[in-house]
Amino acid sequence: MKILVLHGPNLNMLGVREPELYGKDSLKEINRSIESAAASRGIEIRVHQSNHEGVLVDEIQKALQWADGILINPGAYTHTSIALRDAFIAANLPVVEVHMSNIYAREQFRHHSYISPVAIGQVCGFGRNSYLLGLEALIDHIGNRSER
Ligand code: CA2
Repeated sequence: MKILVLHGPNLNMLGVREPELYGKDSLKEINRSIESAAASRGIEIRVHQSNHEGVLVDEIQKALQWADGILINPGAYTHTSIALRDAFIAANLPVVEVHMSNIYAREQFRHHSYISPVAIGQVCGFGRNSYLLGLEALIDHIGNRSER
C-alpha cells in the first residue's frame, strides 16, 4: 500500500511560530512520526509540502500513477481552493483531510472546507495526532476496499 502525504501552505513554519495553536513539533518531527507509523504497518509513504496551490495540484495528479490514497492537510487552501477539490475529483483516490487545530472552534471562515465533500473523512483538533489518526483511517479504508 502506498500513500501520499501532502502539507499545504505555511505548514513548513510548524514549531517556529504559533505553538499555542499548532503545537511545538516541527514539520520534520511530524513527518518522522507519520513515517514511523507507516513503516510499522509496512506502508510506503511519500511526503510533500508546498506553499503553492498549483504544485499541490501537480502532486495530486502524479499520485494517480502510484498512490492508493492521499492524506492531506490543505492548510488555508481548505477554505479557498476549488482547484484542489477538482484535482481530488479527477484523481478519484481516497482522501483523508486533516487539521492540527479544531477549525470549527476558530473563525467562521475556517468552518467551511472545499475539500471535505470529496474526502472520505476529516480529522481535526488533535495536533500531530490528527495526522496519525487520519493515516490509520485511510489505511483501514484502503485495506477494506481491496478485500472486496
Ligand atoms: O489546523 C490546521 O492544520 C490548519 O490546516 C492550519 C492552517 C489554517 O489555515 C487552517 O485553517 C487550519 C494554517 C497553517 C499555518 O501553519 C503555521 C504554523 C506555524 C506558524 C504559522 C503558520
